[in-house]
Amino acid sequence: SNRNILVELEEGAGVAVMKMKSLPVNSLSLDFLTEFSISLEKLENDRGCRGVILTSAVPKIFSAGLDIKEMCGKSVEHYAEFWRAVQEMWLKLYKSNMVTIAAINGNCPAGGCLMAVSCDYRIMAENPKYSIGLNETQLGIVAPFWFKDTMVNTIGHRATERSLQLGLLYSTSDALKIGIVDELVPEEKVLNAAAATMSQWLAIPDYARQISKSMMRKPTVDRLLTHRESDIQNFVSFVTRDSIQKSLQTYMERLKQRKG
Ligand code: CO8
Repeated sequence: SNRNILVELEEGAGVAVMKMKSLPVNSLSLDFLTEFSISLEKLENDRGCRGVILTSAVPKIFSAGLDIKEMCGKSVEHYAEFWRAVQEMWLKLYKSNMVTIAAINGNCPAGGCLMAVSCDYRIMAENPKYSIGLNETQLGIVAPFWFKDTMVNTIGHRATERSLQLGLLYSTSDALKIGIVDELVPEEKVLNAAAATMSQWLAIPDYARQISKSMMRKPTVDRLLTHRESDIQNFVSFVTRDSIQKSLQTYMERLKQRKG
């Protein structure tokens, strides 16, 4: 199925654009995550594809992060299946052999930010209404160790510590300053800027670049692979707590009230 993610492969350049299109906010549901992993896997196995630009087809929103509905009032089995799919998405993206560039054309909280920082390079639309960050603690939940690791690998220990404890959502200019994103460009130039950066990265011989990428990322990937089952158990026992269910429900209600 290709309902949530549009993939356009430009054969000549060897570059695919993955456009997330799941209304209203590109939240990462089990369906979405499954489709995402399959789409990325297909590109990974396609010798004609060397780079992927990840972006959104939903105006103003890159991704709202994990679908909170998948974490509320569901069975233990469902939570486990959902969490495995979140892990799988991250593993596929973080250890991809392709050059991955996030073209962040909208809001990018929590799981959306995880996707972005899992890419090799980030370009964000300069817009005072957009923010990016791991805001989990603001929902009363905790980003797991591999979200933390990915963030540390991007902005360093101290910035991650502050960012995680406070659940900070950074404005685009603060995000650039702290290094969550690498570049800000006017909204209408995000995709062109991503394509330009892509061709710079693709000028490097694949094999040497891939080994270098793997050298940097493998320890982080292996850490989750080693603790994958216990990470699922942790998520399930955390998310099934009454206090966490309450926090998530309250947060969803606040989102709905904010509307209009
Ligand atoms: N999941 C499910 N539904 C969502 C989500 C979400 N993450 N975000 C928004 N929605 C829903 C809203 O409830 C609303 O639904 P409805 O139309 O039925 O009222 C609809 O989408 C539209 O939302 P908004 O009206 O808020 O749209 P805006 O364009 O005004 O704002 C935003 C878009 C900025 C994306 C805003 O919706 C927002 O801030 N969303 C919440 C983002 C967020 O905090 N996500 C965190 C998810 S948690 C996560 O990703 C990682 C958790 C890892 C740890 C787990 C351990 C337990």
